Amino acid sequence: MSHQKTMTSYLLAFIAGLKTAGIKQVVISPGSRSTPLALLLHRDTELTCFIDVDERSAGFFALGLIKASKEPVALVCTSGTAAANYYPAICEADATNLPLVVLTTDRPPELRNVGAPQAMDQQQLYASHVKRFTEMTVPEDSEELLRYSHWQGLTNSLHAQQAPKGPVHVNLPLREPLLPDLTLKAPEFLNSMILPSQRIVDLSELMPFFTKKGLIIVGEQHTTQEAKRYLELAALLNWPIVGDPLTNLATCQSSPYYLKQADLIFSQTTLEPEVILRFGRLPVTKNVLLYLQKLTAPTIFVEETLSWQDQLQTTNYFIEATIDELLTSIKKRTFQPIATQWVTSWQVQQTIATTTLTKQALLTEFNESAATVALVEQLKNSQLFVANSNAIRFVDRLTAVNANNVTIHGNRGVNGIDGLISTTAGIAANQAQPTFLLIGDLAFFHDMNGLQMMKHYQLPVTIVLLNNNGGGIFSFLSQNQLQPEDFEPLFGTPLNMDFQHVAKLYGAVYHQPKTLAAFEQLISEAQQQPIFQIIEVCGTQKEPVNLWQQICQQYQTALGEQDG
Ligand SMILES: Cc1ncc(C[n+]2csc(CCOP(=O)(O)OP(=O)(O)O)c2C)c(N)n1
Repeated sequence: MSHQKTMTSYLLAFIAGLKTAGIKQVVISPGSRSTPLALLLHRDTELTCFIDVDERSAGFFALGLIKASKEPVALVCTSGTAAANYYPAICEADATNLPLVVLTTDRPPELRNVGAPQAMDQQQLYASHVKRFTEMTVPEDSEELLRYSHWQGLTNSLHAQQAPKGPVHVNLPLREPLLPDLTLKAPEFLNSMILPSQRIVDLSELMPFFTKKGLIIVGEQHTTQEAKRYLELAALLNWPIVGDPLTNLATCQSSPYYLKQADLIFSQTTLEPEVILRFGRLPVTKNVLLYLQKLTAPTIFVEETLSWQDQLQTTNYFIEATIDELLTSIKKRTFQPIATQWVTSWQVQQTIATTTLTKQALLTEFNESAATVALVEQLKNSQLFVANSNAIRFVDRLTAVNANNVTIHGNRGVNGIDGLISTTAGIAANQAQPTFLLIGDLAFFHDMNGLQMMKHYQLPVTIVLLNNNGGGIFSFLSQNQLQPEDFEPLFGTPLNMDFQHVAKLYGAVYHQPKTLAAFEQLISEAQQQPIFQIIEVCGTQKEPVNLWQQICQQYQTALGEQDG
């Protein structure tokens, strides 16, 4: 696609996002860098544009529009001091909670700090006086980038309107030539996107979706009580439901609707929903992400506040509600859920996946994967913290449902391997339940200082240390194709550490079991009589990869036999 077309589509997607979020009026201050944005806004028959050559005045004029209309308003200007002239009006909007969407245009990165004309640092220009600053990418030709652009226009404008209301700043770097293609229209696939609804859910428009073949995807951490509400929703709709260990869907109760072995199932399934109902960020389960990326079915996203997190940027309908509010609203309505056949087809795959795992011989030997399965199986009235990165994935992929009053925790906000021992210590200090931590050796090493908290406060935490001498996760990723001389120092990163000494240093009891039975015995004792201890499970970085490949292969074969 030509530069002109790419830039135009990208900006049209952005404008479509602004409009969906309720922008109807724009104040434009003319300039060169802002040319394509200004022209496209000016030509848009659904928008009212005002032109004001003085940016300082334009800013205050926009405040007047907001005050009178009670609606958000966008400002557009060129690069340089033009943007600085908005400052007083932005300060006023900030202090008086007015939803102002400030769109400054800018030189692309290669023209910054090289003496190019009318270029200055526009990053975080309005500092703490805006609720959010977003630096856009330079326009690119791809569907992902169009979705991104649309998403930024939409979510920034919504953010300005969310309580407490206030100004937001979006900086758009644009390359020359700057004239847009005025014959183009907003990309087709964006037209049906997003219908932000009001807080009290009016489901009348969306109700027909709830009678179709649906799939529920839940992410983020939930208590077992909350998790039960999601399972209740699945039962009400007769839909399968997916969620990773942190959602606690697998530990709150058993449910025929829950697909515990989602990573296996979604690696192969050909079943396709007619609608997707999503809550929270995506689960850790890689194959769920890959599967969703390929689907075209409409997505309804439900979130308590307007700032929802859709990594796929495919939300079509948005419901601002808690799970309880949604359940109550649906229950009030009479509707015919989809026939059981839909969920049964998924249950067949879940059964095949479970059987594949139970038949896997390597899970009866002693290794990191088998220890993970045995640990989760034995938990009762306990809490488990699962570390990044393999630990949470092993629990997600390999373990079965355990509804014996178990709560699973993790730090998946930014997926760090830091502070995980300290977080577990905090959990143990506040909840008098046997506490377990499943962690790799690098993450363990990263936060050994946290062991002092366990020692000092005599916290009876059992740490199951999966020691594969370095970063095992990288053997699952594309880095595993590197030559050993690159892989080993950069990703394998062996520590060659004798953890027995670490246990001694922090006064923890230390075990290094040699058999699965011995490991199980230790876990069983820890359940009965919790103590501060480290149970080291010695493994290799390749073993979990081989095992997972075997399981995937066997699952595929078993599916084939079922079909045949
Ligand atoms: C603070 C921080 N540094 C680096 C990373 C990148 N990283 C992710 S997983 C990982 C390796 C973790 O190794 P280990 O804790 O031994 O677990 P394993 O992968 O073997 O399961 C690294 C370095 C990160 N997520 N967080």
